[in-house]
Amino acid sequence: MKPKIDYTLCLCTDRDLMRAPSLEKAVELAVQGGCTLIQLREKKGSSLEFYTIAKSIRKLTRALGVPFIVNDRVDIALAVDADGVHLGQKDLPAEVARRLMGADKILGVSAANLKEALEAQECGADYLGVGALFPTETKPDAEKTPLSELKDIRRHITLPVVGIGGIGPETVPRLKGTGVDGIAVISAILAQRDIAGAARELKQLFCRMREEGNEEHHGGDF
Ligand code: TZP
Ligand code: MG
Repeated sequence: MKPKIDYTLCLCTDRDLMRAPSLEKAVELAVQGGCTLIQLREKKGSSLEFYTIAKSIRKLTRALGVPFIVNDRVDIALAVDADGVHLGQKDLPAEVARRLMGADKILGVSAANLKEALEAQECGADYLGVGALFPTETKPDAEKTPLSELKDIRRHITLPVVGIGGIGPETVPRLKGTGVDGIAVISAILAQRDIAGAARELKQLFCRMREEGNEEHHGGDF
């Protein structure tokens, strides 16, 4: 059966940015701080390296009790029995990934606009990553998604929507009223000296903002 996922705070990894002695330590600290989902993102190195790291993070996330998603690579997600895969617009098409992964795995798709979001939903995605919402040095070439587009996506899409790109303590308040279910973060957690503390602070801020946004949303009901 497909695991139930809490999308509140997704850590996307980047070994170049992390301030920890190992990726395993960084993930452990991030989960201690409240990250609800780990996505392994390896943009350099060989398939063997990716696989070896994925195997290790699979074991760790199982022990920590958080779901584990592999970015970009369906083969590696399957090889290590990850809970799912996250694909961009230039990766394998979502419907192909769904066929390969089966119905019980989580399929996340990046969408920068409403058209991509609707297509991904149609093709069997379980959640959407939407962004880049704010400027970010982590992925300077990322397509930008204005907050107005994010709100439009939220209105038309029934799947969970996770915001990404430049999200940190300064930008979280700007997500108020957008209806996002969660945030996916690299530098505002991994590049911090206190990884657990940064995750904890961000989660608190986001959860407070999400509650306030929802109260505003449902304000007319009371
Ligand atoms: N996709 C869109 S923006 C981005 C990715 C992977 C980078 C997010 O990194 P950061 O450091 O949280 O801005
Ligand atoms: Mg990708």
